[in-house]
Amino acid sequence: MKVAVVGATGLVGTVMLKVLEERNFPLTELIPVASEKSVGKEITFKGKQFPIVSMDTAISMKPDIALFSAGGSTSLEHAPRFAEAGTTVIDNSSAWRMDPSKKLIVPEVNAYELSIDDKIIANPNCSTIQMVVALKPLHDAFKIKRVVVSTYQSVTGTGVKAVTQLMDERQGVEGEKAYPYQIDLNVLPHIDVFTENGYTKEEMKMVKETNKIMGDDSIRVTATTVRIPVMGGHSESVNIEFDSEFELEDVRTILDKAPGVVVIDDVANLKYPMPKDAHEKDEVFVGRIRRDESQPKTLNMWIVADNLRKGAATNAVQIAEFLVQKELV
Ligand code: 11C
Repeated sequence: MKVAVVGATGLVGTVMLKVLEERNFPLTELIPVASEKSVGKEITFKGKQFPIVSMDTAISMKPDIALFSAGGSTSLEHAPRFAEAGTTVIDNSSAWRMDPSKKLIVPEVNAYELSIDDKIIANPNCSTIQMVVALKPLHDAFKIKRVVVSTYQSVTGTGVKAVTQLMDERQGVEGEKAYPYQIDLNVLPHIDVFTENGYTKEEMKMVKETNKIMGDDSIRVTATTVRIPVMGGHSESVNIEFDSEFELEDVRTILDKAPGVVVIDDVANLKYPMPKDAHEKDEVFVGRIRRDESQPKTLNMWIVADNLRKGAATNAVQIAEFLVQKELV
């Protein structure tokens, strides 16, 4: 497989390279692509040096797969050009996610939707991915009616500038700001821009993307997304109302067996998922599993994952792995 990584020097692009390397992706040629100012520089992959090339050069090299993490406008402009050259694009931006002609894929949930004709495949938003990995097996068992989610999101979701802001503030250094307010020792109930209905774009992504990935518009979702001064991953408090009655033991067993899920739920020994432990891991961690005692057929749980891994790079690489395994590329 000839694989291009578009946005290879960015936060997610760097993790994509790491994940491709770690998972020993069957790659015969790596084509790192970045902005003009990086062209000609080299990146190291599996101990070898690869020159960073421009978008046009990469397209002319006709990669089998292009993993894109270079922002929505770059993707809108260039993903179709790769697709026309016969490349299958897996795009981490929000550009194509809600396009009805494009699939929005979390392999554990809906990889079966993919066909050889899908030339631009959308990778969902990080906070949505980790939630649906845990929701899908429960939906299959008890049918979800409604989800109320509040997130606690890492600054890495915003990018390098936000990580620098947090570190600068921590050291008392004046620097560039990614957020309208201080993030260290603070919490911002605001991720991405506000939309007309008073929710943020991030909140609306969680609603719409969940319905699309789960293939079920009857699931009602409401979200409050919050930025916290944390690095290792996103956390989510999720309240789920089911159609059917459930036993807590069955919920635990189902989640234990669910692909991509690790249950850490032993409060007697103070064991629960935390972003510092999820950091650099590919799984989705679930804990604090308990009945909502205020309402029948309703569950509370806590979901944590590394937003740059399962929330972005790992999910994209897993889509690529599925395409290779099923000979869809
Ligand atoms: C954040 N979820 O944590 C965002 C980052 O649509 O892929 C990813 C944005 C996206 O700020």
